Amino acid sequence: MRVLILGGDGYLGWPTAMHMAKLGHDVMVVDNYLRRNIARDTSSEALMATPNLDKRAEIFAAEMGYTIQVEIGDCCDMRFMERIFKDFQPESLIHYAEQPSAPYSMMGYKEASLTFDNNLKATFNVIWAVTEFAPKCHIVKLGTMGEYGCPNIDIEEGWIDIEHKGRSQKFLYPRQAGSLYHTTKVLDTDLLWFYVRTYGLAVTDLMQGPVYGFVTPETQINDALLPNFHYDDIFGTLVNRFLVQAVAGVPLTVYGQGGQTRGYLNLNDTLQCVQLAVEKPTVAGDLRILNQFTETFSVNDFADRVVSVGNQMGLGVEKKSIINPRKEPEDHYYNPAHSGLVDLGLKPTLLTDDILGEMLTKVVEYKHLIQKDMILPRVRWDDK
Ligand code: USQ
Repeated sequence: MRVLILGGDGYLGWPTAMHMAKLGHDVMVVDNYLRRNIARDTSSEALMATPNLDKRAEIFAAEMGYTIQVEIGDCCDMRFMERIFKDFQPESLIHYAEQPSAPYSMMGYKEASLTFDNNLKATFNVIWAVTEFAPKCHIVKLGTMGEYGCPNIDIEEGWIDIEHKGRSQKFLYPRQAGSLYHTTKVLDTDLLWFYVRTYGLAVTDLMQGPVYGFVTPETQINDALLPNFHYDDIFGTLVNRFLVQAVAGVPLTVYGQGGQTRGYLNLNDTLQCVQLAVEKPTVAGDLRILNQFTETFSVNDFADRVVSVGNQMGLGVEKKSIINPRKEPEDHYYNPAHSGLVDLGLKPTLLTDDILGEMLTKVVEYKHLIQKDMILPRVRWDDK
């Protein structure tokens, strides 16, 4: 299949490109290096240096013999999208091309505006590029579990049946996101749903939880093929941050009470999920929504695991509650459904102590590169 990966330089985009190429798909990656530029501007650089896309594709081809086509350009530029779509004629596209950081989107007007403009326009252009230049292309869109927020009822997989005054209908599950970034994903879903029911597009919207890890079968070949692994407060996510903090001897930064519960998954499971979505597409006129995570845990539960495994390794890990820079529930009900991807064939990789230990061991190799001043939160939700 010809698979177009938008946002191919990202933490998920690059491992996905290698995975799909190795499966025998014809892969093109597109990126404008927005995340690299923001990371540089906000002093949030990744732990391991990652060569640019052309260089990584060259190393991957030399090591494994698979070609990944690279195009550098902006998905918000429709003329660029037209050229890519006409040249490549994608049968499936994976849309990761968004500003992915919740804290960045809450820094101030400039950052909120960039997030809003970029994320909405990229999705809008994806919809129109498919409609005009590749109408049979299946869109696989990366959404987020954060679209749902933390409601006090069970979270369904995208849709809910509502009964009201004796009548009933299926609607999108109510969404109430906790950051402007997450809100752009809510708006993306609304845009997609409008064009699915109007133009009959085929769309899979993946509601993904925070992803962790950096080792996949392809990254093990050469460290230059590792994804960008962030541990700062802007691009780093909980699990990756705690791994680095444990190795750096910084107390684990539990925000507030630490009861915040999310659905997490291993990077290798993201690859499985995206592969399943691409290889088992939905039909024209359907918006298929799948909740993409394998297990839920709270910040505190996870911190305790890292303390235990880290201390067995002699790292001397402790956790510390600090003032929560975000506006979010710290002790809440959380019970999301997530059977859709398992039904499609997902074999979950749960976070065992062995996996935790392996990740900590790999981070230890890079301990000398950790900059401790990038760890504490710099962005507050109530600070405009
Ligand atoms: N947290 C801490 N300490 C930290 C970092 C985070 O207690 O040092 C807490 C946060 O307050 C939050 C939870 O851990 O309650 C998760 O935070 P996160 O930074 O791991 O995840 P988040 O900002 O929600 O965003 C990440 C990705 C985003 C993706 C999302 C999935 O950056 O692109 O969409 O995970 S989800 O969280 O399910 O919405």
